[in-house]
Amino acid sequence: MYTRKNQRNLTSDQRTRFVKAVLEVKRLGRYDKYVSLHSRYFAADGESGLRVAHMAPTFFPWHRHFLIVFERELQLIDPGVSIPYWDWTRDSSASSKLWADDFMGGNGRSSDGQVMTGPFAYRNGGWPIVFGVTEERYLTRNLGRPDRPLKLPSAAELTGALAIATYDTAPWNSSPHTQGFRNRIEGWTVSDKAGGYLHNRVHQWVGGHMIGASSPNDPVFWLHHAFIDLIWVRWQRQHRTSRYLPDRPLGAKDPQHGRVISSNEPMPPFGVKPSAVFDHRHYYQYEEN
Ligand SMILES: [Cu+2]
Repeated sequence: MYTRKNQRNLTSDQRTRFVKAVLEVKRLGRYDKYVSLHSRYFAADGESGLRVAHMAPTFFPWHRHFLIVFERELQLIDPGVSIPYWDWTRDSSASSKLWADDFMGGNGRSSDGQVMTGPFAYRNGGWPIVFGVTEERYLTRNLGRPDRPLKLPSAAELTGALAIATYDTAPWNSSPHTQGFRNRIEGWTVSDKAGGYLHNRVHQWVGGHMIGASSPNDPVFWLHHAFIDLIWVRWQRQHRTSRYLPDRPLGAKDPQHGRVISSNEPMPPFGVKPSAVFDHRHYYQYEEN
């Protein structure tokens, strides 16, 4: 059992150790398989076949397991490291210490979006982009998207989404017909003006590589998804009688049959059932402050 901390409370030694472990996983050539795996499982509603990582109820359990696997990789390098979380309702500006030179590094420059400072700047040598849809070898960001400014979700917006007692609903995708907590947090329904787009809005706010299927190219991906994971924990705490849905396989006549994973069906590529990760306390705890 280990602890995931709010990134704002890390000591400078903890910040340095996290960064060092991430850079070492990259140097060993093991990082990019996480980028390609995330990309491979970024199936959309319109595609055929199974949806696992996104636009599906397994959004939470799939990412939980994905983070655990990556965290184990970090812990092979330094057993004292865990993934910190970024509470973007509090650390909501580009001047947050999250973006300092000893941690995630800064914004992209305006000409080409290239991140010029910090451990993940291409020019500092440790972070070539290998897997991605663009040609650029350098990490890019566009914090706050100044051309069409965007705000990170507020605490009130998060509270509103947490109040939804139903985990997920048919048709279990990203359409506005899918009501419920999962789609509201993942962020396909309810515009940002109406307090929605929560998880997706954070990807958009960071910009650059954080937008799209190969978003783990930016290490802030892990900190964002650790907070998404903590949000699931908070929802479970707040709604004791609610549970993951669907809790049994969809019938053969259901249009989503074969496309959505219920509680006790294995999630590719891990072969882990959502139910195996419902309780995060089997793995880690959160220090919430
Ligand atoms: Cu995400």
